[in-house]
Amino acid sequence: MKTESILQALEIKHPGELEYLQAVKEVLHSIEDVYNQHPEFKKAGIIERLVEPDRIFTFKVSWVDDNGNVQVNLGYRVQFNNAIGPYKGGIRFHASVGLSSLKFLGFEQTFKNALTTLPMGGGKGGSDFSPKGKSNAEVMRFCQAFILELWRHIGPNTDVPAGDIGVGAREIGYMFGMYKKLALENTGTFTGKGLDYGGSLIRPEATGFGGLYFVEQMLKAQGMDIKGKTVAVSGFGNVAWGAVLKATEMGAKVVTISGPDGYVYDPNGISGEKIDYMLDLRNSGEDVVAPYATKYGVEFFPGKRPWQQKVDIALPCAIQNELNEEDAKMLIANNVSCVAEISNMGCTAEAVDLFISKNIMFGPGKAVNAGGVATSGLEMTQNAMHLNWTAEEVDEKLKQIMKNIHEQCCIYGKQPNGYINYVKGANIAGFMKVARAMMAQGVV
Ligand code: 2IT
Repeated sequence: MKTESILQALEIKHPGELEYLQAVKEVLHSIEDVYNQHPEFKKAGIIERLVEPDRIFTFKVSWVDDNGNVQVNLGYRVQFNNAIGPYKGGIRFHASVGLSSLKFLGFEQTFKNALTTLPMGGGKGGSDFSPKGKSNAEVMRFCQAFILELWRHIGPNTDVPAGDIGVGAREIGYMFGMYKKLALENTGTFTGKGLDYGGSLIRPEATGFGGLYFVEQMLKAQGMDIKGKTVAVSGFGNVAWGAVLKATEMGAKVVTISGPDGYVYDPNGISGEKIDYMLDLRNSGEDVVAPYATKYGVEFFPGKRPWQQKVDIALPCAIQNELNEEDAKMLIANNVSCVAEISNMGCTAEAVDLFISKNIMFGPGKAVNAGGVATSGLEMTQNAMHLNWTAEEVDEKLKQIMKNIHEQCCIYGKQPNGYINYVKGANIAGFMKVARAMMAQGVV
């Protein structure tokens, strides 16, 4: 019961940081038994130290827009935990970014990175800057102003940022360019770089691909196959794109993608050039999916989420808490077999509890979407070696890593009735690795 009191203390200390408290609560609930079996963890204050980030940088980002007006945004980097390696995690540019979301993301990243088997600690950063409707020059000026502050806190062996929502290859390029100018070194420091200057093949696809490799393992564990299954995907950005590509390649039929404006339902499946068109949609910078419906003559559901469609597999690929209890009820009523979060904490706690209580296959983001950061780890390795691997080499390593994460989840998550509780499995496996590393390094 010790974890309950830790949670209560956190609620008092950080009132209103709802996403952060939600993420912590889920992990503490999962690890309760294991924690109580290890009195040495309690003595070393492992949980108390693990739930607070090592440090947080908050800074002002001033820049000038195309009309000559001064704009001011807030920038952040949360260095959460570096017990097993340098801080590692993405940068998010989205209007919703604040301390609660970045602390939840940094906390999740710490366990996710532990699961990848690679030596990476957890971190996350970002800004409330919204790229929507901004010109290329504005995005560049913003990225440069952001790095003018952040550069002194990051480095190849201290903290290695990458992309996330609103941050793709273009933004990484602009940030990396400014970073190099200030730091006078060229050792990587960012992942998700372009192929011409140290990026890794497969990194753009990796989160989606890894997600589908994980789903394949989940289905296999139940003697099922993804071939012929219908899939609902939310989002239409980099993660959704990789997921649609791999699901289609595996013989599944993806029938939805979505944006802040609503979702499209394509009963014939999103395949071939329609998948390429997702990239055009994203590059338009408008943050809408409705044009897909117009272009391909399919139905568009304004303001709605794709979870109301009858599908075998649901893959949230957009943002946290994008699938709630109501959505979960609809999916269950429609006989969904498997739900896997490719977004971070895509489902609300109530939705997750419902799936698990009904013994529905449910994969949590920190396991399912770990392929993205794992491939970032592979990019770091290639940078350190001053070598590039082929797409096949990277993809093979990614597959192996996802298989390994699945195995870890099964070891810690298999219930007496045979149901695999992936939430519990992923949380315990990630926690044990970080906790052991913290124990070995003393109270710091
Ligand atoms: O949420 C995530 O794992 C990411 N945005 C990727 C982080 C990374 O360092 O590649």
